[in-house]
Amino acid sequence: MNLPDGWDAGELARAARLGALVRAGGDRADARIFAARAPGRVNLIGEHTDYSGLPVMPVAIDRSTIVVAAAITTAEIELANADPGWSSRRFAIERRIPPYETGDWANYVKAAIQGVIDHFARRGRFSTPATLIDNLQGASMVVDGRVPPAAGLSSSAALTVSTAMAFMAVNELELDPIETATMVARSEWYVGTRAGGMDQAASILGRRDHALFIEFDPIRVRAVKMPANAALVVADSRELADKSGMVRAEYNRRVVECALAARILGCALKLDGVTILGDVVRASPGWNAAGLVEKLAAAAPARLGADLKEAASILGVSQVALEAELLGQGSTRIALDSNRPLEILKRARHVLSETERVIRAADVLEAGRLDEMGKLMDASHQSLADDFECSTGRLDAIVECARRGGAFGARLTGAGFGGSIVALCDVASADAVIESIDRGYYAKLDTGAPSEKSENSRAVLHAGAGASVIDLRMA
Ligand code: NG1
Repeated sequence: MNLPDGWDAGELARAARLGALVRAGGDRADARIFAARAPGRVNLIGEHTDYSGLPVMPVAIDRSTIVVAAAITTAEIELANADPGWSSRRFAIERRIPPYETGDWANYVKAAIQGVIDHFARRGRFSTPATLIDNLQGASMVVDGRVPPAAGLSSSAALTVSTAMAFMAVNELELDPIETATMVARSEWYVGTRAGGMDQAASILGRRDHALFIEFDPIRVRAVKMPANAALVVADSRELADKSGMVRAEYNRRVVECALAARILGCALKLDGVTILGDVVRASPGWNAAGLVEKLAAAAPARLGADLKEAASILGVSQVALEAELLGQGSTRIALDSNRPLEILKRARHVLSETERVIRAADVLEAGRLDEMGKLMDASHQSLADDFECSTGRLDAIVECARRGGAFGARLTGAGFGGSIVALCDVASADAVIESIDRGYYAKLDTGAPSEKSENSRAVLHAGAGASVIDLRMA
């Protein structure tokens, strides 16, 4: 049988081991068993632009999560993890699945299942949401995640994507890759992060040896061939970017700041219906970042109170209505620290200038101009550090080591506030870049010679295939 790209002998062996665990869980010898494999991603450029509906350029990586699933007779998800550190869970399939406590790993699984239910309740072949729920098969699922968590490599998207695809396979629900990416794009809202759709799109649309220029609303992708002499070194700062606490609050705050900047710009430019910066860009042919930032600076102060009072008066709307629209409702409502002002101008300057860089990066990379691509990545890091304020001393230090080791350019990747950096270098200089990071960063962290720990913290990663699902009996 021809297997989708990404299923090499190692991945198949992992799936087979998980399949044995699923079979051992009950009378399932004859059941069809599906294995869904979804990779993590590293973002080359286009950081904190996705939730403004503006482009990104990630690659799917050759580290994945595999979920193996078989139908069971009860309307439940029986969930186990190959790593005993993550305990088993069981929950009912219902129209609104209540989340576990904040921080529970299984909330990502619930998020994915909820996403499938929401999607097919709206658009599926079932006459009502209740019929859908009645017709959904429960599943026994075993998860094996090999994307390092909290390292900015999207272990969470690898889990939500693989779960959604395994659950759909068990239930014979089909979607094409773009529809799947659109469906899971919002899955992290369930756990309280107002993320954009980059991670899930990269995981699903990934292509071996290619970077992905992804646009949103609607999702579109252009695969950009990685030049043969390009290598990507990814190094973990080992500062945990744990999305369930402070980092989530900082992330969501940025989402609000960008949305506010968009609305103020929309008002200043007399555009209707603007909610994100992407709306402004799309309605302004021939736009440039400097011009839009100037307009914003003329329309409002650089920072505004977190109570949204001044913002509401600039926009000519009620404070209550603005709060409801920007912060949301219910358990996932964003709580803003009211003692800090919202940074409007700086955030918009980053997002708009980053958009210019991403657009250039796609052409520059395609033309194989790695030196220029490196400069764009350096400029991206500077902008993330100065204007978006999501770098850390440790990320800056590791980026500096990569550059000193001969990288064309380096930057933090993912949300920041910890996590990993990505460095673009020539294949021939990847070892020197790694050595420079080992000596200049990990040796200091680990107080000694390069240790096993540092060896596990950095690697040359390759652009790999996107997510897919196979029937294990046929593999
Ligand atoms: P990480 O934290 O690296 O998975 C987050 C968001 C992305 C995007 C980047 C910043 C989640 C799940 N993902 O990525 O959508 O906004 O930050 O570019 O929060």
